[in-house]
Amino acid sequence: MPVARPETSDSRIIAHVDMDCFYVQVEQRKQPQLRGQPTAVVQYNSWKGGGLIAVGYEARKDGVKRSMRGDEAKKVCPQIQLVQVPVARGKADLSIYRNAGSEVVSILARKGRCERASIDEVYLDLTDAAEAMLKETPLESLESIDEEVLKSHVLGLSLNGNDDDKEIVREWLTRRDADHRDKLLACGAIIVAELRLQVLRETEFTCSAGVAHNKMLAKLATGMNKPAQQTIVTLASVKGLLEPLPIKKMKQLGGKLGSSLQTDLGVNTVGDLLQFSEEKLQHLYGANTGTWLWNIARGISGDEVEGRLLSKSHGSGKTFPGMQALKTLAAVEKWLKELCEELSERLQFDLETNKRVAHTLTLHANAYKSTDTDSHKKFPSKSCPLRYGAGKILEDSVNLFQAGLREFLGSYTNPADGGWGITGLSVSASKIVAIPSGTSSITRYFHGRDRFSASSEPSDEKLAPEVDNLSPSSWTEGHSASHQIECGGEQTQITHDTSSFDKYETACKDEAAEICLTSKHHEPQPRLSEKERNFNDGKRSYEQKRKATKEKGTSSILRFLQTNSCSSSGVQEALDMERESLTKSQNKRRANTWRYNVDEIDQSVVEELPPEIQAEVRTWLRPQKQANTVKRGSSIAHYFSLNRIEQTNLKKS
Ligand code: TTP
Ligand code: CA
Ligand code: CA
Repeated sequence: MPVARPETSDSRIIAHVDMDCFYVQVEQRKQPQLRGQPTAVVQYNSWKGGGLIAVGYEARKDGVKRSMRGDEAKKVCPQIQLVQVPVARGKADLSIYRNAGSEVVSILARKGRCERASIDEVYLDLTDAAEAMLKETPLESLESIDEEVLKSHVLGLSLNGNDDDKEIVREWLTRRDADHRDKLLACGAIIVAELRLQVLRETEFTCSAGVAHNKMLAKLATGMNKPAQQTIVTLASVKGLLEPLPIKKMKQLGGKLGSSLQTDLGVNTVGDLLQFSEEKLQHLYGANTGTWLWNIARGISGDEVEGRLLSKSHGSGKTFPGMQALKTLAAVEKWLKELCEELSERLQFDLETNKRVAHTLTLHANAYKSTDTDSHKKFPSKSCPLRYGAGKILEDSVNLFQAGLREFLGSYTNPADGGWGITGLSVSASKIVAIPSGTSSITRYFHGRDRFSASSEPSDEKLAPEVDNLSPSSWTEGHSASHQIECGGEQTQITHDTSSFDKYETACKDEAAEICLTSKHHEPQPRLSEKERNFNDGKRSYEQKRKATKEKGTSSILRFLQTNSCSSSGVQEALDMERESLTKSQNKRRANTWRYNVDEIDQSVVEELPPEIQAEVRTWLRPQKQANTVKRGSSIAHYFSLNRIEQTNLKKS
């Protein structure tokens, strides 16, 4: 759901930078003989020449489009050079592109707060740099201005498309009587041009940029003049820029909200939205969305540039179009193994290199039923707490898949009977948080973490949502758009999640494993009680497991989710302990407030749980039902109802 944030200041200087035909440029740098030639990057399957995922500008001139397959592109442009995406584990390996993106980010981050927004895009907050520049050098006294700055497209200026334009831009840049905000934009234009040149010098890549007073406007501007150009959104140009824009082109309006505006209000362009008052929009779409709509129609957006050079999530996925659809659990498991291994490697690398841990694992799939007339039903995405180690990630992913499949098929169908097909599969890790800085080693972090989580109340609060995720309801349906599988007939999914600085991914793999071992052997074991250690013993009997479950009471579900398989990684143990400690204090605080209403708990969630946990949940439910002391809004009931509300809202929006 969009969030209406008031503009903090209308004199911020925000840039959005997007690489030109990015994968093509990466391949052209690798094979310089391709430079200047019409080039496209294709998926690795050879059906009809493979699907195009990136098209160079020379090829675009000849009419080649991303929607084409290789064979079609050759017809349109016989001299086209088709380069295949690198392959690993039977699927596309995007690491060279991610690493190339990281090179660029490290250059762009030199002048201000930088947010890596996708594999080839960043936002920059250049307000401080622009103000400092303006203070130091009044623009009217600038003697030489770089060509790259003069080539800027300044929206609202009447340019003629010839060399005179540079003079017009020079005049605009150096106007003595300009509004202070336009002067800052001029400084932004100079800084961004410098950064783009620096990127070119150091990486050989060209990029395009938008410079404006907020993220929304900067992003809109980037694509207006490509490749290798920059566009400046002056305050006076905002209205003219937004008014004719098709409403569906706006970020967050490509889906149901945009469709509702079109069909229910007859709003087809952003300009059409201007006729509605804020109150009217609030009345129709709720206070927050209403205000957000009113704001964006006027170019107002307070979204901050997040200081984040690393990805928010990691994902690994693949599509299986047409005949390749997966039709048995064994086939799904085989592919999940590949995906989970890749995800696990990236997580280990992120942990070791960036000292970050992920907390949530999500599985997405695209599916069909062979007998189905109701083709609208989607395979529900499922999430659970993330446990480190490829084996555990696989085990949890398989469970999530099975839970999703049961729901997708409905209770009367046995998945083993077939009659279904999977055309896309992905696993992703999110809720990635940094281990506190100043911690010199992972092992030390986990030692320190114990103290940190047990004694620090504010930190505990901060991590509460993660702890909530350890509840059974965390086996929920999720709808993270950024992870949706694109199954447009491609064999390999190309996700748009960005990656960490995983430049030396393969090289560091062994090192990361080494760290795990170290961590395992030096972990402060005494902190675990005998009983707790039993939980980490993969060989213990079912009886032991059941007994421990009973003894631990309500926390056993959390425990089950963390430890129902052999703990193979020291890092995992440390994470388990961390969660355990947080959970304990969380549970303590909740002890007196947990009430459940069986009506509020989605039975399908309970049914998805392993039998011993189901039994436990049912014991919680029974006394409450008898006593009839239901308290609405209490924590566990809240989880379940919240999920339902969220799902309903998502369906609505
Ligand atoms: P884009 O930035 O959308 O496109 P681009 O960089 O190729 O071209 P442009 O100059 O117009 O920005 O995507 C960045 C890279 O992401 C692109 O080079 C290939 C990859 N990608 C996919 O793999 N699948 C997709 O559907 C899209 C849109 C991009
Ligand atoms: Ca791009
Ligand atoms: Ca892009």
